[in-house]
Amino acid sequence: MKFNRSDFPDNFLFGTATSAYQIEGHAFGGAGQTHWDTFAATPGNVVRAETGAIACDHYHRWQADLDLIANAGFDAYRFSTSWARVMPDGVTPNPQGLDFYDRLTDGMLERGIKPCATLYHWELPSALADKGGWQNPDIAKWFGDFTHCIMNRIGDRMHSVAPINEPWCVGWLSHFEGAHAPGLRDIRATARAMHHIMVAHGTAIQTMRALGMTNLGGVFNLEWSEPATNSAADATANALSDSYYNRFFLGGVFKGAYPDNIMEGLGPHMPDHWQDDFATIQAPLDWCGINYYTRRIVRSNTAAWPSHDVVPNGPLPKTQMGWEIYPEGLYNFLMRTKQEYTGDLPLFITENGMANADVIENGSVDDPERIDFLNQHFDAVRRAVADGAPIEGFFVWSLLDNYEWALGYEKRFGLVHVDFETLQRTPKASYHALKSALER
Ligand code: IFM
Repeated sequence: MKFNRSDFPDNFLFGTATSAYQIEGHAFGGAGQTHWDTFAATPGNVVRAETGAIACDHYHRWQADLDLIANAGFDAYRFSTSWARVMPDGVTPNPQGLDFYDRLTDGMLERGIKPCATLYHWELPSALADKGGWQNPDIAKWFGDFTHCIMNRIGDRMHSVAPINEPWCVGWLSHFEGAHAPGLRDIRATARAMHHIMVAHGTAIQTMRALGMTNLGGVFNLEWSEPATNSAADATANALSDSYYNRFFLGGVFKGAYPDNIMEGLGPHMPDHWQDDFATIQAPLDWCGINYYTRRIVRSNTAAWPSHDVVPNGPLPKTQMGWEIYPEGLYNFLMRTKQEYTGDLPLFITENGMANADVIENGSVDDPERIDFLNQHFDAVRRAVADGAPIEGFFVWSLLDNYEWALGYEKRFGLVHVDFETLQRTPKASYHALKSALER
């Protein structure tokens, strides 16, 4: 790598991240059915109808996986707790699930790894999906109960916790674009889900505060938006894209308001009395996490709200996902988030990384593309630190190749290669490069 620890502030946290459904193996340990299982079982939704039933079998291999994290020299591990494992029907605790996260937590601490939990990374129990899932206003209470159940067991040992990974994906991508479970394309469902996610986020924060927990944050996925041309129409379209992707959730949590331009479309479909919920949504946070991968280019298309198209195939080099590599967007977001939303609140890059078509050759995996990608993004972070952004850590997505949702197992984001036939782990060149960079 082109950096080492001393290029970052003292106590900067270097970590790596995964999520429950993407690695654990939901066929094991009494986990309940999730809306991802049924979404995947519906033809056309997921490549080869693949699910997280086995995934990386982390449920059985967690000790070796934690060894990989410790051996690379990471300070922290951002993992998630599956609602459907902890409460298979969404409400009744599963002792095996609680025991699993208890063991995992102690395993991290024994290895000197700081446990950084995310409560929800998308595996909604089917029983709750049956009741309308994120569209149902009761979900904030259900989520509060889940939060209490899992954090009452492991919260005493968490370094940090965030409630919901990537509210945009849970809300817009899943209810407006239909690309993720539950696969809806419905504006009323979208408006309700986006707001209820925010209320559930705040309810979880309040629940954890009541348990005496500290170091609580929010994790937002942001995609830098640029207009296709200098026209006024593209500028308007771009502002709307920026609002529903980036500003809606940051605005709710840090300003107690949603952007006006997005409410022109969502407003008529919002739940009753939504304006009264901001006291909960704005429950104070200790840090803000940004997941950043790419940018989008937007052009006006007034045929239907939200009046734009995302231009396919931008001119920059791309990852295996087809996403343009644009580290400047990360720099821009870090500065803008500080200036417009969070002030002196610590910022973390809670996800960044790339998918690459990695192959094993003679027992090793050469991935110079990922090393280059990470160098560019760590450099953007260093520049933002130099320009005054209070950034305190960076979590590389992901430790392992894993289940990339609707794209199945094809897209490889891992620092460690996983053979999905044998489940054998092979650290890639990027893993070894980070290990050298993180040496003390
Ligand atoms: O794999 C996902 C993860 O679940 C959420 N953030 C983006 C990653 C890459 O698409």
